[in-house]
Amino acid sequence: MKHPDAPLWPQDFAERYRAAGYWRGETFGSMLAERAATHAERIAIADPARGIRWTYRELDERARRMAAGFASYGIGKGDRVVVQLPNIAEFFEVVFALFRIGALPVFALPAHRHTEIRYFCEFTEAVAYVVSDARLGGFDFPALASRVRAEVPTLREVFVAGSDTGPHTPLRDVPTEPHAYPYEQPEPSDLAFLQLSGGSTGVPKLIPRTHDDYLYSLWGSNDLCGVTEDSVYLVVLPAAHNFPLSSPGSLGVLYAGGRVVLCPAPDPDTAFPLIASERVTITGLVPPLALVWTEAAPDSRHDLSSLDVLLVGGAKFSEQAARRVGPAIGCTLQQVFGMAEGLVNYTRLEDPYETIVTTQGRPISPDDEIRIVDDEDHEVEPGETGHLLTRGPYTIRGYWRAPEHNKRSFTEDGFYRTGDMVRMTDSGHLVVEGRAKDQINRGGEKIAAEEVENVVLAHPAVHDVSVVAVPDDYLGERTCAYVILRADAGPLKPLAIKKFVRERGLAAYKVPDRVEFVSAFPSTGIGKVSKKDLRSAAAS
Ligand code: OOB
Repeated sequence: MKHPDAPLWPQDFAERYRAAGYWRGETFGSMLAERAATHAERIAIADPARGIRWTYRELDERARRMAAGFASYGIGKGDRVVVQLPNIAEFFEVVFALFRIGALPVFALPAHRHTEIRYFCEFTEAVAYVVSDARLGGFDFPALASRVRAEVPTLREVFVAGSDTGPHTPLRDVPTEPHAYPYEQPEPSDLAFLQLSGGSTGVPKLIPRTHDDYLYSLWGSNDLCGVTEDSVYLVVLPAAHNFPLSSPGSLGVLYAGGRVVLCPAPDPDTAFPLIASERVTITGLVPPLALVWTEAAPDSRHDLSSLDVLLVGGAKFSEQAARRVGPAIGCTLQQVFGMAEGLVNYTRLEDPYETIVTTQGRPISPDDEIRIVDDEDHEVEPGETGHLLTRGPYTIRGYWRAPEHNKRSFTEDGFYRTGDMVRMTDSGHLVVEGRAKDQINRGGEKIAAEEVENVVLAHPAVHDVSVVAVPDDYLGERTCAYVILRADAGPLKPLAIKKFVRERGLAAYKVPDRVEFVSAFPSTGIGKVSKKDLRSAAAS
């Protein structure tokens, strides 16, 4: 399929995926309309912290009114809208409204700051930016929005959820009569949104997902995670991230007609009472949070017995930690190894216990093609570790507006180079053994070393820098920046580098945890910086 901004699936593949029934010809708009018809009075979205409960009928109606409202601002099909909202009900009202009018949400995370947001707005030529006020978001997003709006000419509108909207348009003033402003609705094969890549390069890449392909990943996940209309999903991780959004996540549960409950913070003190009061049946966590919950659960006075399934993924979950989940929380563990680019692997609920605690699962789809190759792209022997390449009905064929990068990240025949090192067990399950991409996985939060390096390099006293991962018991990995100062630079404290990165407006999780000053970097045989040697130096 041809698309001016992104390579989509070739015709023959698209036809195959449709014929196989993966792509059902639905859009998010038609899906929600159908659920509103069948499940009208059931609760779709609960935001208990703010006393909000919307039925399917209400959510659909709100999305229609918001859609017409956005249309009244001249926002329409194909326009990009950066959405940066915390876990609040309005997130769903906004994204379903954008889905309806075919405008593409760009899913920023609440942790992103000026550097990232300005880049998303500039690169996507966004026409609007949706944020929350400080009371909801814990940061002065309206002030950030003022700054970005002054810098990015395409950005015409800022909409703010909450009451302290500053000079911007209150989100609650946007909705209007559903038929007041006609708009063109998207086709199932159209792009639905742009998701962010964890990335390994200087700037984050944008991931174009279509209605057809993403909806398949939702119902495909539902089948494997036991999600039905009786499921109650707690959104603990940031709602816009691919894991809590689609694996099976809030959108999967809405697809099934279940209930989505929003959790404003991930700690047990906030989440456990919600599990008890809403009778939550399923949720998803990154490994460090799963550890915290596992420790807190046995002594908790809250009734967690409704919880059937706990998904853990985003980073490697150690076998020892995995073994503790069941006994401590009393639920079934389901490991998930996924990526915003597409491919998602799950251990099956009925898998043998040993498989659940020692593997990261197997693909959703019979048509997810997996290749495990060596450095020369030759397939490794069965059971050997190699680079994971994949292609399939919900894995992108290229990043958005990145033709040069796409040549490196995809093979000629369309396989995505995940950058993960894996091996396959006899049962077809994948075990993640490591990573070849220059990225740090800080408890599920991905950091492209190059992005941080570029910022540190801007410091006037810095001659060179190399950012690597250091093993960490709690987060799995933390970051360490090795810095070579300029010959003429005076003495500098590590804190000065951290402060500099923070003040440059990078998300806090990207600020190096550790800074080491060195006089030279170890080098590889051909004279490149040996990150491998730096990593082992940092670890010891
Ligand atoms: C999820 O998505 P992203 O896009 O933030 O990150 C993808 C990368 C993978 O390529 C891999 O390097 C790592 O995160 N990863 C894991 C993992 N799950 C993800 N590494 C080891 N073990 C795991 N279980 O992180 C994501 C998307 C959908 C569902 C779950 C996670």
